[in-house]
Amino acid sequence: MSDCLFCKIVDKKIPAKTVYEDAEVMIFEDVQPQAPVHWLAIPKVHITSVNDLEGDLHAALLGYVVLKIKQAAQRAGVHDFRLVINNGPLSGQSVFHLHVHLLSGRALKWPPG
Ligand code: DGP
Repeated sequence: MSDCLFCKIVDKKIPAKTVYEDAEVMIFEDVQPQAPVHWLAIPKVHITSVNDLEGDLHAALLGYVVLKIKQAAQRAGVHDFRLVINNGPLSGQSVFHLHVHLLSGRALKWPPG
């Protein structure tokens, strides 16, 4: 999508500090980190939110995104982390391209705000 921030990161029109990338997935550092380690993992294909997931291909893709997060975290020596997906404006979603936050490097409170 031409007006999507994260699609522009995928297309290298906006720079990002990339942690991992392959044909399906990109993982990069969040520009407004809420923890010492704060990454965003996205499917390269534009999916707006969890509400827009449908079918076996999306199910497999989201599982693949989580697997790649785990592998990247292990490579970085990050073992305890929280994964967050905000879905919709009231949840805190501000970029409408499905993304999984990885937060780590400090004790994280529960429940989140
Ligand atoms: P959310 O609020 O769940 O939609 O998370 C969006 C995140 O995206 C937020 O933590 C800040 C981050 N972000 C916004 N703009 C940029 C950007 O241009 N580059 C990077 N790397 N992250 C961004």
